[in-house]
Amino acid sequence: MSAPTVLALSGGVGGAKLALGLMHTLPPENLTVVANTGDDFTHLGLRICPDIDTVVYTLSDLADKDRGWGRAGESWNFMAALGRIGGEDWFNLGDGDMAMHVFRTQALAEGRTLSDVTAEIAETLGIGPRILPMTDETVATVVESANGDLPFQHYFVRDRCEPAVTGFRFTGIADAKANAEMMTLINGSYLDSIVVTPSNPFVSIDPILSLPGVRDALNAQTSPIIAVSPIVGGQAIKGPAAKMMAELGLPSTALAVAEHYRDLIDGIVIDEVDNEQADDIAALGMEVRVAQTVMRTLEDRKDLARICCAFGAEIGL
Ligand code: FO1
Repeated sequence: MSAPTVLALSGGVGGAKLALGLMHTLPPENLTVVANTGDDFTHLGLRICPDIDTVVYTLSDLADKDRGWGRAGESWNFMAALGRIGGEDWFNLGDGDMAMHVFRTQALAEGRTLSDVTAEIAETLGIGPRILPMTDETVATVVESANGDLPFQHYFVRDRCEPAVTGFRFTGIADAKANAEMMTLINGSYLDSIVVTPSNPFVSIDPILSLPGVRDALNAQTSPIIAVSPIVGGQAIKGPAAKMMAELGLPSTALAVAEHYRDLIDGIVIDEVDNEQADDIAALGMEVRVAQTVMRTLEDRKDLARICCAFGAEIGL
């Protein structure tokens, strides 16, 4: 049987881990990874694209696996020098990482698109699968909180996810054009499955789904859409998803994630520790696969990727 063709929707760490498993499972031409750009912002005059960079660094084995962002083996001379002259030093930019931000900022200033410069960087770093920004236009996630509206990085980094969230907005989303290559894949009959990776549903996946035409296109096409729950045993593996759910009045459960995506997905992979929720999730009208979804090793990433591909194939029959 030929390998399936998969479109993966990804945010930061969790999404990139599964994307790596998929990269090791599929021929490069069979995998396209769409990265959220709602986290992006202009800082110190540089255009910073964290979720694109987490996917790029992870698939090129440059990522710092413990930190979850930026490069491994990083030095911080730029930040030290910036701090000494009184620059904004709440957002840490490693010396190697700075090369990425300067290179991208220069390319964008020369009029190149984010898709184009991302493709060039991925090719230069020897990454086989396509990595697509969800849009080339500027979309910015705003976190609505008890402390007022916060630009995403102020919420996530400067304020360490402490403010209680009340909602989210994606400024610019109404005028943003969904990535054309992504829409061609969704609207064509090229895909065997679409994987919603275990990223934060609210600030990593919803920006992609909120782009004009994306939800309608996903619901109109026939290949199975499967999600992997980012919530395991009531907790997010990394990041504020569970805290956000509690603040939004939602239970931080795999069932609540399935309900969040219920109008979109055909199936969901939940972790073994959440096995008792499988029946309630199936009652929503979707398929459920119970597996180990916590990815500690490369083998875990590959195993989960294989489970997602098999799950998609079964649903697609
Ligand atoms: N996250 C932090 O918690 N602290 C940081 O200082 C930080 C710097 C940073 C620099 C470049 C980059 O690509 C990501 C960075 N992140 C940092 C992560 C960033 O906030 C992302 O938006 C999160 O990974 C959420 O997706």
